[in-house]
Order: sequence, then C-alpha cells, then structure tokens
Amino acid sequence: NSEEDNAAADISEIVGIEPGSGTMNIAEETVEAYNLDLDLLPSTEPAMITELQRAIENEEPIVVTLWQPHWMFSEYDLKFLEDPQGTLGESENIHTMVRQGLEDEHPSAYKLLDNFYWEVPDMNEVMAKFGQNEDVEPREAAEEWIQDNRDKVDAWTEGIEPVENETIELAYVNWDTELSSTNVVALVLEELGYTVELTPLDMGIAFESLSVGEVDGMLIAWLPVGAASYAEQYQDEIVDLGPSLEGAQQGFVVPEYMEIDSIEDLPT
Ligand code: PBE
Repeated sequence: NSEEDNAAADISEIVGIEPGSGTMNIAEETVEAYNLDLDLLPSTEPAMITELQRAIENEEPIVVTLWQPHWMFSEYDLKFLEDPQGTLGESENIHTMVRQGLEDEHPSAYKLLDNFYWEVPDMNEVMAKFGQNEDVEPREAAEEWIQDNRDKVDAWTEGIEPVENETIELAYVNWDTELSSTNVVALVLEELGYTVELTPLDMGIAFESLSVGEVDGMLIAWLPVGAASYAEQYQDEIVDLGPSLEGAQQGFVVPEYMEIDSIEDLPT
C-alpha cells in the first residue's frame, strides 16, 4: 500500500524551526487544537529545508512548518495543508516595530522605517538571490534589489533629512524573510547617513530588547497570528508602525505527492 504510505499514516513528526519562534508557538497550539498524535520537532530553517529536500528526493512523507514568501515554493511542488480551525492564521502581515523614543531621537530613521513597504514578489526576489545560491550574501542580494528598484526606494526616502554620526541598531532573526527585509532597510538607512548595526536574536529576546530600548527597531513580527503572543505581551512598551508587507502565510506544508490536503488528515 505505498500510496497509503504517502497518505500520512507513516508520519510521526512535524519538522519545525527554532523554539520560541512565532511559527513554533502557533504550531504547538495547532497540534493541541487538532489533537494530533505527532511530535513537533524543534529545528532551524536551514535544517528543516534540508530535511524537506531529502524527503522529496526519496518521495517520502514529511510535514514541515513553512511559510510564504519562501523560495522553496518555486523549487518544489509543495502545498499548504488546509487549516479549518485557522490556528496557523490566514493572511499574515509583517509589521515594523520600533522602540519608544525613536521618533524624537532619530526622526529620519523613524520616518524611513514607517515608510518602508514592499510586496510579496519584492521579498521573494531578494530571498531567492541568496536562499538559492550560497555564494550570494543577503546584503549583496539586497544591494542588487535596490539597484533594480530605485523608484520604490526613492519613494520611501522622499523628503527625509540625511543625518551624520548617528547609529541605528536593528534586531532580526536568522530567517530568509527577515534577512531580506532587514538588509534592504539597513542599506537604505546607510544611504541616509546612518551607521547600522544588525543584531541577530531569538524572536522572544528581540521583543524583550526592543521593549527596553536596547535595540531601535525590527521587522520580524508576523501578525495577526504568528507573533501575537509577543505583540500582546509587549504592546505597551513597543511602537507598532504597521505592515511592511501584506499577504504572507504560515502553515503546515507537505510535498504535492502526499495524498492529504488537510491538517485533519494527519494522525490523531
Ligand atoms: N517565520 C519566518 C517567522 C517569521 C518569518 C514565519 C518562521 C516566525 O514568525 O516565526
């Protein structure tokens, strides 16, 4: 019954990402809500991708936590499992958040961060450049995208005063989506005259650091669902500037060859 094997009976785990990520928090809630008899394995984005690629090479069943924008969807035939309870969210927006006081202390940086807005294909373009090619650094990919999209960048910076001798520190998490946006924004802040420090942190620590003003801003909060627990916890200590990108999605993802369509088809 090899077709049946691909149907999910063989699955005993969901390959996740970093503990404490928005993704893992909502994945845990989902396993509980659907009463799934599956272990949610902590991992990292690159390790999860490697596992997914290995499973696809062998046409084996696998379930991962994955999201869009992501270049994996252009390399492989993948599908989101339907989520009738909506615990993984539907359309997500990626919010820009800054520390209290930034508007007064670094108004030009604040304005740029507030103006920064792009679309799913833009982020996909940057991600694909470094995600699919180990020889390209995220910063290089962001530089190329900026060169090719000067009109969009100019619209973000229009009317903003350049600065001298000011430093801005952005927190980020080491995911390709956040590496894309954070590097693009860092380069544009540099164009405005800022020295930019990029600090990689776990998601919970990034929220905590921003809430106490240890960092100036971050582009990592997927809402209304993914990062909701952190956003609620820190809402009074953080300034939410709203979406920099709309129409993202998180979910449980499987290769197309698997004969299941819904989270409800997974073992309980
Ligand atoms: N992610 C990638 C992150 C944001 C981008 C979906 C893994 C998360 O919210 O956990």
